[in-house]
Amino acid sequence: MIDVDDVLESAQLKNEKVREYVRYWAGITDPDSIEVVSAADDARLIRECLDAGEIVPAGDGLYYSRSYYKDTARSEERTIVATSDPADKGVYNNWRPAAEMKEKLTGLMRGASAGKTMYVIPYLMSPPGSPLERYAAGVQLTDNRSVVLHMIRMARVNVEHINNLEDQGSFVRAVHVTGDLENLGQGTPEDERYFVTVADERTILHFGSAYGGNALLGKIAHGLRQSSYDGWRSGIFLGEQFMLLGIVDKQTGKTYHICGGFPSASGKTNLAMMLAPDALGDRYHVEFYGDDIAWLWVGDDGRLYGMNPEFGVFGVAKDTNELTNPTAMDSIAPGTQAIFTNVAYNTKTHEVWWEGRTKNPPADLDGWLDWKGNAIADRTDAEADEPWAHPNSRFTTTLANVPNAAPDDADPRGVPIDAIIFGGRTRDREPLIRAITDVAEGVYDGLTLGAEATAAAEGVEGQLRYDPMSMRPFMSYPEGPYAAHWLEVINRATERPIFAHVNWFQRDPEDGHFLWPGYRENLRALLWLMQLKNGEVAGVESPVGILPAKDELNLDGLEIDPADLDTLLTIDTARWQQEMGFRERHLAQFPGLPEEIWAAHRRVSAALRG
Ligand code: OXD
Ligand code: MN
Repeated sequence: MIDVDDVLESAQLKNEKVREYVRYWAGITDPDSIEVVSAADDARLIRECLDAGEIVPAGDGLYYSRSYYKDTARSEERTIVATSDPADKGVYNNWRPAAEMKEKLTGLMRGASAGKTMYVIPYLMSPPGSPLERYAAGVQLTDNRSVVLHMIRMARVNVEHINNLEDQGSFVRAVHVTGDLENLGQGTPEDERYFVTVADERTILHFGSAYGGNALLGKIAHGLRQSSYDGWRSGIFLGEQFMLLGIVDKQTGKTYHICGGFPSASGKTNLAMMLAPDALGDRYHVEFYGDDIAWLWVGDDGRLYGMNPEFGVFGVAKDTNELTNPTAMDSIAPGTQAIFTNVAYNTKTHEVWWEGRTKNPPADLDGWLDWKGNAIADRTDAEADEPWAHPNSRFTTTLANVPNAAPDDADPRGVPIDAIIFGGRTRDREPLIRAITDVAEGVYDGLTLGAEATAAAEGVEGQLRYDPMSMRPFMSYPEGPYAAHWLEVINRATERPIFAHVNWFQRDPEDGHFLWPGYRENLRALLWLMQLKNGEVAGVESPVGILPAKDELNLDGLEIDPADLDTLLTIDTARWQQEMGFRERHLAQFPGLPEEIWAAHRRVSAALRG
């Protein structure tokens, strides 16, 4: 029998409510030992993981881990938001009654950590001293050591974050039990995995995975689902799957901050980490704040503020290279203590590789294993074209490793937000950028955000998979109140951000080439937006927002086909009219959508009819 109090006492864990919580769950999951961890334990835990073969070296100060082959991504069907109020059921939150889920998860977790260590991870999802700190404290319990290493990179981990809480009980209770991964029936009718956020009890219960998105509970479960619920219930803030960047104009000395949502595979991480194009680099410097989550609130001065609650980046490896994202490549260089997951690994040279890392895979196959651990050299002809890395393979590194990290990224006051942008992967219709000055129209634009359907089964030609505010997988309360809360928070600001919709992915309908070069060049669209906000340019009105006039976009040093530029800066009215029909059906799913949102929809529809 473990003496839990003894362990917690010697780890200086003083918060009695946390102790009660650890005692309670240790009684259920029944681990062999308990250990309280802090970031200072990282080097020791790395050594232990290396000794146990849970990670392997991937170069100097770099590590590689492989997850079970059926456990490589978030599972949306198994993810549930539970509360005690059926009125919390929305379209996307997979709502279930709290009592039912707690009983179910308690049953699954009972005795499930036998023979293992339970790690107690006290963490903070904000810089210390943030006005939102009271929503940021949490304690994750996990029976997986590699999860601890990831949590140390992704969140601020230290017992001091929970010892001195004003309200001792105000921490998120985040319980993670890995389960017997080889016998969980993943993807079958007998699937035993459950990833539940009991939002009105600020309790997260995840069973049946060791993969990041399901197992690092500070990130998505707390940082997004719980925080967006807390933001709504408190009336104070928004928790969104947004990147956050800064643009420093060295000539004027002004800094602008832009945040925004992009459905997955729409280039959010690349945008957040971008550098200025060479031709504009003398004047502008882009600073990185965060690539995945922003919490937004209105400060005492009436401005909207934002901060990244995370401490690291859990980035998709695929297609990350020196051209698409050089700062990400620097952030995983030797010595950064980064961890790679499910990429290809060379057992002899300890190198890692993923699709898009270089144009072609390494020519010498000696020592290379694919993400499942199978030798590439032994592949049959039929297997030859299979990817070496899992498409959702990842790198995990701290913000401090990103070379253009903003110097004030841990400022507890956050940064004032000048613009909120939305963007998806859209092959036609969406221009390079359209600015929206009306708040309701901006929120309406976020609610109708989507990306082209990818899976053939889901795909209806020309129709988006809608992903409101890029929060579809993380929505924790109904969409009607969500929209109302957005309007309330943004309208509370006396100095409001401008909204915009961007699209880097428009293609030529004939030969399919991308009309816009993307990556660093995307800064040009954002600079125009800031000029518009400052009244330095006027743009051209369109039914769906203000577009840059051709001579307003700074194209110094960029060669672009004039015909492509024309298409990028015009509206295809017929396609837009078709889109309005899809939007109407999308929005009609959401009961209680504020009248302002419908009014915005009608205004845009009427403008398109001319
Ligand atoms: C995600 C992530 O799944 O950020 O969106 O990991
Ligand atoms: Mn994400």
